[in-house]
Amino acid sequence: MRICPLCEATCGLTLTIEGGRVTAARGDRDDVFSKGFVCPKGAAFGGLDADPDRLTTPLVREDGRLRPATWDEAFDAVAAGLRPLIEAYGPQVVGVVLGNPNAHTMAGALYPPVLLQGLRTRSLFTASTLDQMPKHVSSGLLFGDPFAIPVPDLDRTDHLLLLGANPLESNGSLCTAPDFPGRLKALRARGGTLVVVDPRRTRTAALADRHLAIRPGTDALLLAALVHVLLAEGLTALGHLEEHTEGLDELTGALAPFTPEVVAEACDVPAEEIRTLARGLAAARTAAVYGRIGSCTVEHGTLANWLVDVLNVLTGNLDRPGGALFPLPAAGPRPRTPGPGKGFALGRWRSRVSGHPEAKSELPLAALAEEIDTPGEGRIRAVIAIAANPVLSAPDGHRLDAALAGLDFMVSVDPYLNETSRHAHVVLPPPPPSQSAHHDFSFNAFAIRNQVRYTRRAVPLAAGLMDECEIHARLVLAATGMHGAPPESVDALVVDTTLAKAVADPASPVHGRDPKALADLLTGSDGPERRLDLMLRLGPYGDGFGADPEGLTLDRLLAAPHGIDLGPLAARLPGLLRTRSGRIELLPEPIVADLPRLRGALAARPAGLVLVGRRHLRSNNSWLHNVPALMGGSNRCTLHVHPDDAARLGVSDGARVRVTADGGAVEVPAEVTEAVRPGVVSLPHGWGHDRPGTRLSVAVAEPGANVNQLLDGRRLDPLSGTAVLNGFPVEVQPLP
Ligand SMILES: Nc1nc2c(c(=O)[nH]1)N[C@H]1C(S)=C(S)[C@@H](COP(=O)(O)OP(=O)(O)OC[C@H]3O[C@@H](n4cnc5c(=O)[nH]c(N)nc54)[C@H](O)[C@@H]3O)O[C@H]1N2
Ligand SMILES: Nc1nc2c(c(=O)[nH]1)N[C@H]1C(S)=C(S)[C@@H](COP(=O)(O)OP(=O)(O)OC[C@H]3O[C@@H](n4cnc5c(=O)[nH]c(N)nc54)[C@H](O)[C@@H]3O)O[C@H]1N2
Ligand code: SF4
Ligand SMILES: [Mo]
Repeated sequence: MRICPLCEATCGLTLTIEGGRVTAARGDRDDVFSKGFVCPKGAAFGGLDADPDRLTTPLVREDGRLRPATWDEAFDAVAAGLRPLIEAYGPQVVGVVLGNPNAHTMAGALYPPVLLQGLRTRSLFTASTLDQMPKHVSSGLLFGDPFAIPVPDLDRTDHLLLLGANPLESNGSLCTAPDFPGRLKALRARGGTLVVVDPRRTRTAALADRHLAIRPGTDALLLAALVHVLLAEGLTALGHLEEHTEGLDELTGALAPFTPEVVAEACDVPAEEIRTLARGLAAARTAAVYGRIGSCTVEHGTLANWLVDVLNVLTGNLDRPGGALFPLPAAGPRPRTPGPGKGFALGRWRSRVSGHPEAKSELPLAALAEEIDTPGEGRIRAVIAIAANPVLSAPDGHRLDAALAGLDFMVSVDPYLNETSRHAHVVLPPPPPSQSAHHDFSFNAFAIRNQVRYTRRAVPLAAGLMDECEIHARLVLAATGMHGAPPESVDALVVDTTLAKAVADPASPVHGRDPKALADLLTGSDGPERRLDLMLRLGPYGDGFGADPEGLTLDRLLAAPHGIDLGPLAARLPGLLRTRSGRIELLPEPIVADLPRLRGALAARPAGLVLVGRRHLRSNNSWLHNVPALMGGSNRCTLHVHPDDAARLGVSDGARVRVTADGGAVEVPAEVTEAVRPGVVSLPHGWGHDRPGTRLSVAVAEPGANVNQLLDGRRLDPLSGTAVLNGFPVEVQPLP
């Protein structure tokens, strides 16, 4: 048994293991959450797990070249590379770059926070600023907690308005739901309504009752007009939310300019269609509005994400079954008593070169290159990259590539020698997933059903490999001046600090108890398991170290190999709110300040083509192009062009074209298709495997082109620092 780490759906897999190798993977029918669902990626688990290009030893740079090394040599080199720089220039010169798979590993949840605390660097860059940061910011502002992200109640809702998401290919995001496609079909089958807003006719759009092929980057305008209609036509019904909400009158004034008639042209959605949409939303017995990548990585990402939840509030659907609910994960904190919180602040510090405000203690990943290659005090001289491939995933890979090559020191925790890790002085490879234990610390917080699952490693750790948790723990020690201390000491430190806080907290079930005695009660075979036990026992379903003898512990979870169902999502307001007012703050100040920019967008309508991305079911960002079973077919790096545009440009199907934008140009084959609306072209990301010095023998054979080379890193959603990866202007020319 192993939970699949390849997307946010977290399906349980049953693995067939022969001679220490995974020879087959199928859906675990007894999994309490996924109930047997599996997609082609999960089914290809064995091929990924046994990829011969995976690194099996650490690599250390010597005389300019990477050579295999022992673990001791590798961590010695990390300490020797980082410490002198920190001591000479301070911790800010160490940039920490955290990539997407950290959300899919236990190590990625448990150790980066300790690393950051120990290092005390503010130079933190993560995939969030290429992704969901607008949602964190809008939740921070509305609810006072950037992690309070409501998820659509897929299985019970009567009406789903889905913007800029394509779960039939992505399997869902910030909405963890195994078999998302099946759940959408079930919604339709029970008479519910699905509306999809997407400039492409995606497989998800094809399933919908109504598909609006919006002009890219204008969702915030559309959403503002939907809110406008609800307010103007008296269609709001806050219901149970009324007493917990403030700012409704001010909101009405602020959104007055955004009538359907005014936004229609900018969005390419007729005003009457917008009114119908708003009325449908208001009339539904229950409804949920949900936006994803196409609503985040755009010019007005934070405004769009804010408006998504404003709609959920105004229709009374937030925090009620069938609407948008807040999960209560087993390894998370217990619900707090209602009352005012600390609120959420933005811009507590700024980036050195461009002065970008921090958001959630992060700086824009799009600004990493300039923070390295711009001279001056505080320049980033060293990078710790964990599960990240920003040379392909962030804007302007060429510039970042050159910047990384000029670093004094870089360490990558990565199983592959790829476009980014090839610049490292030390590469620390984690074992394949079959050899790693798994619990979804991140995704359970976005799951459409409360449940908890833990799977131990399915295959013994191969000789010479090191568990990723131990790699992270040793990295923490090497980077923070404690090189050589036992890795368990990192976990022990976290356990001690957590328990010290808990026993001092009057609301904790362990208030007043002896922390040492509590630590002795923890079970688990290693540090990470003890930490999981701790979190479960202090968590909302936990045994509170005996306070609730029936409660959850690691031992109870281990006795349930297919997981434990904790029931459907339930209401969590007002206890969840951490705003200063203790209420939902509908119109926060930073939003007010950004609204004039949205008004400006009404007039800005570029004449030419704009580009959007797309994801393919058998791919995953930049790192699954090396698995033969997943390659080929329609999983290709082609530019989708609508037949009308193709005819105008003189581009024929299969012909090579040159795409040019702010940051550069790429050459790719065109695919003429009605899957994309006129005026819009689409190119997937994660390609461009043609750089030297990698070890990706399958991927280099069909490298594709890096769409992010079209960007120079300057287009950002200003409130969240999120890169604009969708809806930017491009030119397309046929190549002879
Ligand atoms: N144009 C455009 N660009 C995009 C996007 C887009 O839609 N359009 N999407 C953006 C989004 S949403 C995201 S999340 C980012 C993702 O961008 P990144 O965060 O850079 O993630 P990946 O490209 O998935 O690369 C993941 C890295 O982790 C390594 N890895 C895989 N498994 C493990 C593991 O178990 N442990 C460790 N330590 N490493 C592992 C892989 O080898 C790879 O080097 O890309 C963004 N970039
Ligand atoms: N197979 C597969 N699954 C994945 C991934 C993968 O790479 N491959 N990546 C994972 C990651 S890291 C993430 S974050 C999730 C993302 O999960 P999703 O957001 O569901 O995935 P995308 O395919 O990026 O869907 C974004 C959609 O937005 C549309 N779009 C672009 N611009 C706009 C716009 O301005 N307005 C509107 N309304 N729509 C727009 C695009 O056409 C696209 O269909 O997927 C995860 N799952
Ligand atoms: S849907 Fe996601 S989690 Fe489920 S099998 Fe496919 S890749 Fe794995
Ligand atoms: Mo992502």
